[in-house]
Amino acid sequence: MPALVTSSSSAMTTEQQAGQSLTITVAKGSLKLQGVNGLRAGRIKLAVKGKPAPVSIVSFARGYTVRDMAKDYAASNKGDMKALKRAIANTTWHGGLMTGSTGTIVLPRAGTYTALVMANRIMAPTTFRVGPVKASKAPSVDATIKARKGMKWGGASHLPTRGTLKFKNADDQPHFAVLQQVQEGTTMEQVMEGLQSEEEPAWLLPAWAQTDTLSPGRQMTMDYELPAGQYVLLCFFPDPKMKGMPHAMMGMVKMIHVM
Ligand SMILES: [Cu+2]
Repeated sequence: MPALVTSSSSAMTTEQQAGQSLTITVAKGSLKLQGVNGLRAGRIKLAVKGKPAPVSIVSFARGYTVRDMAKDYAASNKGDMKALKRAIANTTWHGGLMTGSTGTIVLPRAGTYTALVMANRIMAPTTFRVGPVKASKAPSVDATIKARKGMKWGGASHLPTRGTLKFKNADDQPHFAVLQQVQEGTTMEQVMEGLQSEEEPAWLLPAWAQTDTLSPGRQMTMDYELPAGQYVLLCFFPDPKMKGMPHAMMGMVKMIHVM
């Protein structure tokens, strides 16, 4: 293959050939989606901008709507575990990012998807359609972390200070990945103790990065840059079998070193 000519007009073409992209801007009470016209399923570059929020890309089982999800989510926050089970059974999470992040998500097939913010309630649901799958290359990754069967973390325990992280969910429950910096030498016992405590743990440091939720079998990538040091990898997705207890409190915790 001859090298692509690098004039400004062909740079655009190179970008388009490199893959499809979707930019989501978080505004007050709404999400603005750029790039949905002509968007097709497959690997999509995602950038989230605007006000700070976690943006999720989801799809729903037939007959289940975003209104149902919002209702079930609100009920589950009040302890209704049937509602949480129903939301999990009818929602597929395809990943997503916090504002200020870039990465890739994979939309498996043509159809309707919804971008939304899961905070104390479901906010700004915005539906978009994608066409049939367009083949595109997965980005090269610097490290992979994996949610393994039984709410366990697998994959890398050392990450470079910057790069592209692949997150794969090989478990049968939805998970998201939080990388939280902790003081050097923090033990697993201290982390577990801190998670149970109401007070802010002494080992907590300010740096962190997080992906959005992935349903079983799904994967995504996140570009990140973090200061070197010790981190804990955590998931706070609630477990309906444990009265909504976050997975981290059930032991979904792993020490990671960024170096
Ligand atoms: Cu989890």
